[in-house]
Amino acid sequence: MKKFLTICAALFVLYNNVSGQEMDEMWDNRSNNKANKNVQWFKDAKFGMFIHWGLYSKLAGEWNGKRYYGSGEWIMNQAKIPVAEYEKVAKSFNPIKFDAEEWAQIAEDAGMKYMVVTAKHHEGFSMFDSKYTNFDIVDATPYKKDPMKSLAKSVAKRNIHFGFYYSQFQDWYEPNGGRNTWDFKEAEKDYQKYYKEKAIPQLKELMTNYGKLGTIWFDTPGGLTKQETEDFVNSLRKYQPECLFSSRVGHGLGDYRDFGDSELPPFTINGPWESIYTHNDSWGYIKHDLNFKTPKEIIYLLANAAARGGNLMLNVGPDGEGSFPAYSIQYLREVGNWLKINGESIYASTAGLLGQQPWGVSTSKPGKQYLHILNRPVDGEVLIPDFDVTIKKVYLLDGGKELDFEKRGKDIILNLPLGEMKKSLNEVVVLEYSGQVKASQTYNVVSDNFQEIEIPAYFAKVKGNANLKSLTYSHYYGDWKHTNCVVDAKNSGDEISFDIRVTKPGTYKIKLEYNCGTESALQEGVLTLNNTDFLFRTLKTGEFDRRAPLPLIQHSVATTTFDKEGLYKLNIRPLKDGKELFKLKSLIFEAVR
Ligand code: H79
Repeated sequence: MKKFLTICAALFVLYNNVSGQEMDEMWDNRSNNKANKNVQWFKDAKFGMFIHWGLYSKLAGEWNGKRYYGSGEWIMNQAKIPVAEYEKVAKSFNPIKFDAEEWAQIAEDAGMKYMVVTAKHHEGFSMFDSKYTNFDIVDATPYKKDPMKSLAKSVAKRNIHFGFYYSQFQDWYEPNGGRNTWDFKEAEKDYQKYYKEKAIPQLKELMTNYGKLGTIWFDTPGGLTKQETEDFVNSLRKYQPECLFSSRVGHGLGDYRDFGDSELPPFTINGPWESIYTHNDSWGYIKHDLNFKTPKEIIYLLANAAARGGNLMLNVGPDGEGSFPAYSIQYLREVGNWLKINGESIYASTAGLLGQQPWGVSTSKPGKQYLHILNRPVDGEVLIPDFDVTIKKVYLLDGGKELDFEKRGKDIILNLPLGEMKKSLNEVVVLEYSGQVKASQTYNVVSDNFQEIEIPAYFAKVKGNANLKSLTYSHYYGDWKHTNCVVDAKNSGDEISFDIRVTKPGTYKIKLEYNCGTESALQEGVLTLNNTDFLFRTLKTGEFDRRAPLPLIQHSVATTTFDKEGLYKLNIRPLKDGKELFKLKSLIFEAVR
């Protein structure tokens, strides 16, 4: 046991010392070495539809008169419903409103280029016709039809890639499946038997009975060694050599990378990857979950994923009758309308060359940068720093209006015609240029053209014990959130520093946004900038707890005037040796007018 703990601690330290960029490189190396040559469609697709649909959709977040919050597809686990009870739900599962054409049409209208639907989630119920179980939609429900047959056809007809989510290890219905410990004893489980008798045969059915598949989306690996996972993957490849597998097949295998649920990496990754989010809080339908992301929020996620080189697969949870939530239909179509005009800046684009700017992010195509103006500058002036190329043309993607621009040194300055611009969810400016783009900027721009500029801690340089960490926590059951913070700055030699570029002389208020539990509270720290030491004492926010929202404070610690434009270094460190100062989420500059 002691040895095990030592190994865990070592792995933990190892993990923590890997910076964002290093993680990025690790993944790039892996994907470049073994790149699946069929992955190009996936890299170009950018926007996909995820669908969680199963018996849990019928329960809709309620069991025995009690409401559950969080991930609806986990209700069997959350309420510890015995198999004997849960399987009765199938008797009344009759999705008569299911219309494959309608689902596929919504995906097409939304501008989605692929669709992944749950063939079997952890609950163990097969939403397709399977010879290897009677616990499937054809054998166990009054519906008696296989909805995946028509869905596969309707989707393929629209040139959208079709794929299945398949929970290859967790299966709470089967004595030998993963993770049902309320009906079955862990010690008596034979995972190999489960793989052999259910998972593998069912995957063969999925890969042979539904036409060409774009991907199999595996989730929560378990029960297999790396070698066994390789054998598992290879045994499936023969059914459809071009079909991609998600990284959650386990052990670093798979053809593209998924991050955590609802996690967007803060850095650019060149290998194929995807972020998955759900439209509301739950993946599976919950009647009382009406917290839908707005069209604007979805477009921001999409633009940010594309700007870092990845895809967004957005989930919708149809109900037990087979209908999409009304807000999902409406909001997805609005996103689709935006994409009809601005899709050129998203589809088949690659990561932006400009990094994160106060005004937003960029995506690339040869000779073009697409500037996604997510925050409008107050006076319309957009700075493209250190972009030393020859500009041929600058115009709004919507309507084509040409914009004035000016070259100042290595920078380019654009002027947005704010008065004449439509109210859009995300204006895209196209920059056509010639010439080679040199190494990118290493600083964060601070400008009074924005009321506030937030610089995520990801952009900090760290020294000593300080390191970047993705904090994972949940609001509801299984509803993961991720926030990158610089943690472990605990000695006066540890440093968190930011390189900033101030574009004009001016005065700013500086705030630190952080989490600070009881242990860390009331310690002295110092922020050094502009030849001045700004002392502060940390304020208590409440503890970081994986099962609760992350408590944060925006603590104003300094006001400073920059007499000159130019590059500045900002350092933060504890004054004395001791405990972690705080978990720093971001540095905020507020322009003082
Ligand atoms: O299908 C969706 C989720 O159901 C699935 N992945 C996305 C795409 C998923 N499976 N497992 N997880 C996500 C991790 C969930 C872990 C938790 Fe829990 C479930 C946290 C709280 C409830 C396990 C059980 C840990 C604590 C209790």
